[in-house]
Amino acid sequence: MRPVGRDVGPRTLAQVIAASGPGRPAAYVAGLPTPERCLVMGVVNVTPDSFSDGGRWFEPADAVTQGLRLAAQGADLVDVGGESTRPGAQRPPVEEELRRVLPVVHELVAAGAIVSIDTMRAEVATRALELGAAMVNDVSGGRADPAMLGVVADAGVPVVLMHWRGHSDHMQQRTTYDDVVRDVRDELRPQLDRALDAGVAPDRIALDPGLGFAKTGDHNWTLLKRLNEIVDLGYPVLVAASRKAFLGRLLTDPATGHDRPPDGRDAASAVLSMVIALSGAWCVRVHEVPGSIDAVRVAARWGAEGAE
Ligand code: PMM
Repeated sequence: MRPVGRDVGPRTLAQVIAASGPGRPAAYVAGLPTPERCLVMGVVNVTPDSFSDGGRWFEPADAVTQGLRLAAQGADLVDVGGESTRPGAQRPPVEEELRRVLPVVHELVAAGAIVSIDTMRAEVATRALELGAAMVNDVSGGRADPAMLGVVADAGVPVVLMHWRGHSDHMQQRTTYDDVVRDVRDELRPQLDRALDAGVAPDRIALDPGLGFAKTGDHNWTLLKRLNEIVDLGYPVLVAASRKAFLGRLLTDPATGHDRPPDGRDAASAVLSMVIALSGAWCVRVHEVPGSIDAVRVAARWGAEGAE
């Protein structure tokens, strides 16, 4: 397996600014790889009920195989999660979440992958970090568990703070916005302040507009079109559009009227990875890695000198 990200060393802020441009991240996260392109995070959902992969990686051995495949395909980070956050989902008990993710984190770290733990629970984050996870991806942005931001600060690891209005069983009742981009920005700021107050270093924070979380399809499209306004907050931005329902709706089968199923949404997801990278995002979170790696490489070339 390719040693993920080991070929690129950390860069100074001046180098980052000098190298930034369309298709290149507007900001980087300290302690993680800094290639001159948008990063690609591969997803491993160790769940029986995630919408995107329908429980394919629920057995730990299958999840490990999938994580290794994504890393070998060039994923800069592998995101391991044990709680489905699809609209309406019920939360598993913490013991069950631990049982799902810990063996997978352990094996992937041992194989040299850079692992992110996708959890809203401080205890799960703590145990995954002890096993060598390099980052915490908290879709609640530190709001679901009051202990989370302290855990991240103490460990000195990077964290993704996603825009969040409540757990999945009721979030789709909270989709009212005046201006979705402005409101998401305004609601991310206090989440950010709480992280900084808890002692998380500013260069270890990434923000995420949270596509599909208390958002309609139209909200997702607006956030994507105006992603530069989220990037303008000055923090690295991660976007997870891959396989989400708004793509299934867009790609409705004209003959049957049925939404395209999740495993038929990868080409559209990769196209969006290019658009997201061109908006200056730091990272795309995707289920199918090779298409998005190509997309972000095209985006980086698009923004490079000599491409005018
Ligand atoms: N979406 C899902 C899970 N984890 N993490 C971040 N940071 N942002 C997201 O939008 C996000 C996430 C849900 O979808 P999945 O089935 O693709 O995991």
